[in-house]
Amino acid sequence: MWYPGHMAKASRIIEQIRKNIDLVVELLDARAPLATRAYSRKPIRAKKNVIVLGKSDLAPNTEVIRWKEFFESSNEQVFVFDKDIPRDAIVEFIAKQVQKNGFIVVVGVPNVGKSTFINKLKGSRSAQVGAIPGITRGLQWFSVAEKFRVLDTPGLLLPNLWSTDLVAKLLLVGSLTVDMVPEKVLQRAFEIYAKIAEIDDTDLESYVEKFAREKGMIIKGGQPDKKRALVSFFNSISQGKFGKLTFETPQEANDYQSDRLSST
Ligand SMILES: Nc1nc2c(ncn2[C@@H]2O[C@H](COP(=O)(O)OP(=O)(O)OP(=O)(O)O)[C@@H](O)[C@H]2O)c(=O)[nH]1
Ligand SMILES: [Mg+2]
Repeated sequence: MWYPGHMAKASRIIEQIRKNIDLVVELLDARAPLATRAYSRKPIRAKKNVIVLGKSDLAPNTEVIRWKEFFESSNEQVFVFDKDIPRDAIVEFIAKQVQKNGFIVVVGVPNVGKSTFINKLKGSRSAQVGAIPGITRGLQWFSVAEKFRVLDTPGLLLPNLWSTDLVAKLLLVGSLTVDMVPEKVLQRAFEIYAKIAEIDDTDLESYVEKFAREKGMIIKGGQPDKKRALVSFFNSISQGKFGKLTFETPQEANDYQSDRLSST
């Protein structure tokens, strides 16, 4: 498994302070909210949970709105976030969900934008409140606009990788990287991308070769540097360099009703 050290630390922290947490902010990738939510919900069950659809600037707006409505239809509170959103809007949303000086933690899969989100909340004027009596020592909390307190350390959650499609989507949003997934996932991720981007080519190998040549990624002897091109290709997708994309739709929700996700 990946990041086992971080993961263990994050879950230990959450376990220790769970009783004190008033709100868990689940940060999902707006391009694949179900795939980036495919973790066990048990460790993060708190008094209240809210969903933040992050990296929304990388998805088409109409799709983001559909996702927001999808979650709201099952009575979840949803905030649409991107790193350039005004801080006040997000502070106000969170403040509405918790009592004054309530404790909040931010959780999510690798690379979904947890640190970016926490830094946004902290802003430049937030005061560090440090260790709080009654709560595990050594944890840093920040008071945000004197309204609520956010833990400086995000909770890292690992998705339950139960299907090729799920792993492929996590690759497409950059939560997993090329070197972490098997060949068949690379091919499947390419198919998902090719369909959305309306590319006729469905063979990853030949496409990446072309991509390498176009980008001048050539190794000795004039051969295309396929390894480098592959990494660059999937990074470009996940970082939005090929435009705004979404990798799943609410219609796919049924795919996630698996026993393996025995979490809610
Ligand atoms: N376009 C865009 N990029 C974002 C957004 N939020 C975060 N990023 C980028 O995504 C990458 C990961 O962001 P982080 O905030 O480090 O994510 P994280 O969840 O803390 O990552 P880990 O701690 O490694 O699990 C960085 O390159 C950010 O600049 C966003 O709203 N829009
Ligand atoms: Mg981080």
